[in-house]
Amino acid sequence: MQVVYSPAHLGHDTTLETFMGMPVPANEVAERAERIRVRLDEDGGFGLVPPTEHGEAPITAVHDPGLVRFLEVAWSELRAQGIVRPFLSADTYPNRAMFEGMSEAAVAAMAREPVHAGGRAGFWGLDSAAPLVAGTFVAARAAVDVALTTVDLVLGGEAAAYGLCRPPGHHAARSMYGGYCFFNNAAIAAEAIVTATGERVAILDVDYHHGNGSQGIFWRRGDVRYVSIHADPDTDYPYFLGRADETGEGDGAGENVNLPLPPGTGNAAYLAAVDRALEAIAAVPGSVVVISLGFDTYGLDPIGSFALTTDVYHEIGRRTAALGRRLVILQEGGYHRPSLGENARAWLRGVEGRPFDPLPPAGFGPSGAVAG
Ligand code: Q9C
Ligand code: ZN
Repeated sequence: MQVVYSPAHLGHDTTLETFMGMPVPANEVAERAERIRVRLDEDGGFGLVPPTEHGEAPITAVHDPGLVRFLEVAWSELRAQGIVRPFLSADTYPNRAMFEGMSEAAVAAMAREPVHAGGRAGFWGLDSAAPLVAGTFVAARAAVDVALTTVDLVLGGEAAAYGLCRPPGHHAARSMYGGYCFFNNAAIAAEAIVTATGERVAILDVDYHHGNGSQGIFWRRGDVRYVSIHADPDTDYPYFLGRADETGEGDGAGENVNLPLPPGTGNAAYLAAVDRALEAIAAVPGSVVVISLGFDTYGLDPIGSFALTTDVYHEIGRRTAALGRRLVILQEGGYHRPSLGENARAWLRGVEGRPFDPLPPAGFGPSGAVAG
C-alpha cells in the first residue's frame, strides 16, 4: 500500500498543551507520525510517496476563508503584539450564553473578530488543547495535501491508500479549529471525492473522539454520510456533540450515525459497533469510503479509556476492506507513542488481507533511534 507522508509536520510541535488551565505534556507531537513512518518502513510492504500541492480551493470548499487567514497570520500577529509564549492558546472563548437574549442580527453585528491574539484564538478556536506554533499553518496545509494526494491515488485506481496526516483534522469545523486539529483533512477529502466522482461518499470515523467537525460540515448534506464510533460525550471530549440522537437535518436527515460507547469498552463490544457502522455504510451507494483512523482507542492510550489491542486493529481493517469499497485512510489521533507504528501496521495489513505477523517491540531493532 502507498503511504503519503510529508516532513512539513515536523514544524508543528510543542512540549506542552493546556488541560483545564494547567500546562501538561503535549499529546499530539511530531514523534507520533515519525513512529508510524518508521514502523511501516520496517514492514517492507509499504511505499512512501510525497504529497502534491493542491492549493487553497479544496480547503475553502469546506472551511471559512476567515479561518484559513487567521491560521496563516496567527503566529506572526502574536509576535507582533509582543506576547511572548511558547505557543498560542486562547484567552477567552465566546460562550453562547454571552449573547443570551440578543437577536441573531444583533449577535452577528457584535460578535466579530477582535484584534488581540488571545481573543482571536478564542473567536476561531474550540478549546485550549490545540497549541499553535510558528510551523502550524504550513504543517496543516501539508496535511491537507497528504489527504488529497491519498484521494488522487485511490481515484487513480488503488484499492486503498494511507495518508499519514499530521496534524489531525476531524475536530475542525467549517469556521473553527480545535482538539489538535486545524483543517479537516477527512472532510476536505470527502468533498473532493464527491466533486470528482459525483458519487455519494461515506466517512467512517474510528478515532476515540467524536469528529464534531466532520459531523457539522456534512450535517445538512445528503451526499456524504458520516458514521462514527467514539467515547460517550458525557465523559469525553468534545463533550457537546456526539450523541446517538444527532442524525442530521434537511437533506442530511438520517445521514449522520453516531455510535457512542462507554468507558472501558473492549474488543468485543467495539467490533460489534464496527459491524453496525459498516452496515450503515453498505446501506448507501458509493464506491469510496474515507476512514478517519485513530489509535486513541488503544488500551494504553494516555487520553482514552477504551481497551483495544493491536490484533483487533488488524481485524477492523479486514472487516472494513470486506465492504468491497475503495478506501482513503487518513490518520487522526492516537497518543501512546510506542504502539502507534505497530497498530497502524496491523490495521493496514488487515486492509490488504496480509496476516498480522507482529514485529518485535520498537527500539530493539534498526530503528533504535526512536526507542521507548
Ligand atoms: N487531558 C484527536 O484525537 N482534550 N483529538 C485532551 C487531555 C483534547 C483529541 C485532554 C483531545 C483532542 C484528534
Ligand atoms: Zn481522538
